[in-house]
Amino acid sequence: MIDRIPYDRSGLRTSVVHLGLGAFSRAHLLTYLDDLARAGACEVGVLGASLQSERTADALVGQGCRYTFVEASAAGRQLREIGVLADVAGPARRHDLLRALADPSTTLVTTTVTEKAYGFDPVTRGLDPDHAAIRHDLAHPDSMTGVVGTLVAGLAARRSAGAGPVTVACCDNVADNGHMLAGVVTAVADRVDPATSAWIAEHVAFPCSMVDRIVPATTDELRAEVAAAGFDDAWPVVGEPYRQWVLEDRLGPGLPDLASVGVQLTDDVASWERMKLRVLNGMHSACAYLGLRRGLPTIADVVATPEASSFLDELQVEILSVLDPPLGEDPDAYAATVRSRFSNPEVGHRCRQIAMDGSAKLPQRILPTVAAALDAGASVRALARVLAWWVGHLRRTPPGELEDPRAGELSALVRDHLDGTSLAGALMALDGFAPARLRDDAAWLQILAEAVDCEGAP
Ligand code: CS2
Repeated sequence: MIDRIPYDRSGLRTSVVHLGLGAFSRAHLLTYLDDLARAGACEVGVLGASLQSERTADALVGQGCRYTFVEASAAGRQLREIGVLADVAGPARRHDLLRALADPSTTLVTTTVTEKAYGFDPVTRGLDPDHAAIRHDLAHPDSMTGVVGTLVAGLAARRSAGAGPVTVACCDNVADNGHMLAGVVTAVADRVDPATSAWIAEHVAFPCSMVDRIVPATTDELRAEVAAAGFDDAWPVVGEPYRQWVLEDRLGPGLPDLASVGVQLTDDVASWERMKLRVLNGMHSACAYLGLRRGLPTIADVVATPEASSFLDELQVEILSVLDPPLGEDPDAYAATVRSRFSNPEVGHRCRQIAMDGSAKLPQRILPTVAAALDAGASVRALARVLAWWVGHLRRTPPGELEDPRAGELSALVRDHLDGTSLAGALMALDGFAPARLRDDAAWLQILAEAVDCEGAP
């Protein structure tokens, strides 16, 4: 049984433009907006954009942009049709995307394009001018195609159209994501179009946000499940029941009433982001690299093992010992919920998927805790083991098959540094990876070297 769209889609008006229409946004952001539409709101239509491939646009436009969200828990699977997606623009429809960004009825722009797409340096937090998309966009200001360049071009068009203020919310797993996005957008605008940069400073709100829902990639089994329920859906999505969206209460005008469907508006997103990135995402990456080492396919398989369970106990203590949680939140209870979410057998989140892009994820998830723990004189042994399992993954994966924006560099690094001491030093010295604090802390380098020698074998 599918819970069909109960509202009249022709009455929806588009006020949201979303960049990066992957599985996560379809199971997270769009379900909040769909709740609003089900409650009678009209201005919650979404133009989704895929910046890199036509695949999602082809699949969704071909089925009227309706799709199924499968909410999966041990108690069962509930299928719900989502109707707020009005249109999907792939790279070939860049002009439609820019037109939507410049449209006064667009009040909210959201992004989920993954950590690696923004072109910021996680150590300095400034623009990385060597990032491929940034380099391309700076060299071709009239045809910018990366996420940052597209935002700059869209905001320039908005300025020319006199379309007024807008909110641009980064929804990726990056600490202080609103400031990061404001920083890179402004840096690119400064170089290609200073007048737009000044306009952005006055008219664009870049709130920080923390988003959370465990959403694996769509598989053919999921398509078959949804087809069996009566909808030949090329692009369904599955996720856990849990979801959370904490949004900084620093928004432009005209937004849908997100608070009425459970979005938490607050002044203090930073502590939520920190807790989620360090506890959930940190433990997720840990389980993924441990799972790949033990040949286990999914996170639920990993957390069912006694080894993972006792490792996570240890890691949890290290993470929580230096965590400054949101006011009134119990970090132990939060971690317990996270771990029970990981054990959901119905989600099928593959270790391989989470293991991708380690060079962009670990600086958000693991290294800040290491730096804080070293400052506090607390233990970092379990944290070092996560990095060692990542090294094992880098060593096992044949060059050319590693899914990471710095794949070539990382494959060469593990090839050239065989012993733990040399590898630990080289890893911490990688540009734009670890905080400077970790580069020359002899005690830390020693702990990491030992972990790599014990646990980092291919
Ligand atoms: C995961 C996240 O793929 C990954 O690296 O850790 O996508 C995780 O599932 C989400 O952040 C949960 O909100």
